[in-house]
Amino acid sequence: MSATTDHSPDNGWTALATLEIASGEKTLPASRCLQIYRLMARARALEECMIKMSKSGQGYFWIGGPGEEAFNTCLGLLVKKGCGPAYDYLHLHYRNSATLIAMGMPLLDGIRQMAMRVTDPHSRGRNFAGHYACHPWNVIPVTSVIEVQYVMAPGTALMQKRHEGGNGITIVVGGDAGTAEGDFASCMIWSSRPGNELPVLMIVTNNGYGISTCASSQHAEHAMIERGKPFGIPGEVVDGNDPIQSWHALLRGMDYCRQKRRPYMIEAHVSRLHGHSSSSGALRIKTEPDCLTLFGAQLVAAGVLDERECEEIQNRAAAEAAAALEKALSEPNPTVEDIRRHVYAPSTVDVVYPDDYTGLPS
Ligand SMILES: Cc1ncc(C[n+]2csc(CCOP(=O)(O)OP(=O)(O)O)c2C)c(N)n1
Repeated sequence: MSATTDHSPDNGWTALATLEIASGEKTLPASRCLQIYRLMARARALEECMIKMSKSGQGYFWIGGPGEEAFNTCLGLLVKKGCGPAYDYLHLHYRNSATLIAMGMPLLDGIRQMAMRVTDPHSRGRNFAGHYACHPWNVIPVTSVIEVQYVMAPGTALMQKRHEGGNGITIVVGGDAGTAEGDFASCMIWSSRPGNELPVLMIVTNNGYGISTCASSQHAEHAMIERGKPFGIPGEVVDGNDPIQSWHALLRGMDYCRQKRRPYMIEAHVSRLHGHSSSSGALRIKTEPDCLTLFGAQLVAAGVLDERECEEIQNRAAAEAAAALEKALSEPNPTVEDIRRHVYAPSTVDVVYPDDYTGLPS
């Protein structure tokens, strides 16, 4: 049908502009679905490029989010992006590339980190892949130590609650296994203190595993969100492979936190399409649902795209990642002098090192 191929104003594109794509009782405009699909394809291309880098020696350890693109892309598009307490704070984990891409991060910046180039804006070539940090977008540095983000989140939320004006919220994301850490309980306790409730959206991306340990062998609770009940934290479980359902669940959770200034929980069931990390080989797991394939098929069935267009979108994303890799590899590595650079923020109250803390006492 022409809606898929001809995007000029007076034909199929007009039809596309009014078309709604449904999942259950929820819908999203076709134009929004196309945007989500393109971003998901770019996020997948970034991860696949980084996996190749981990195998070829162009990068080393890889960990990331193939299988979480549907949910994480929606999260990135829905975030109230900006700097400071009036905007959303993001305490992410290491599978959130699609969130950053949806917020506007170029693929190049993800590859720069994987290639450990000094041009990596997130860690200047110091950290693992997917360990993003972006001050202008309130993205708190991702840590490899799992779940500590849950105990940090109430800090930014407390500051937001005290902040006059604005409806910024704090969003924290972690895996299912990590919820066994005390940090998860600390987040629930701090976010639900009577009279001092905090606008924290607690997200658990449940891929069913903690490295090689199966969640069903560790968790007696029916769903992670049940843990919120004694604290009065409402929540919902969503199919994180379904972008339309994910979009609406995120919208409900964000609206609740924004308006009521109280916590909310979302448990998103997602896939882990390349195992835990490069440490377990990062081989493609073919038995788990692939959100990119599923959403592509849904858009084809709805007449938004045809198969050739789906392929073109993916090829274009792969070419973008390949060009970014070539560029990143041409950029300099950090030097020995860079080791201590940016370790501490400049401080007007630090009389010993008032500027950037670039050296230890001799
Ligand atoms: C405090 C801490 N304990 C253990 C580890 C080792 N570790 C790294 S990832 C991981 C599994 C995390 O599983 P989950 O929270 O479900 O997230 P997923 O990786 O599956 O997304 C573990 C145990 C760690 N990084 N930090």
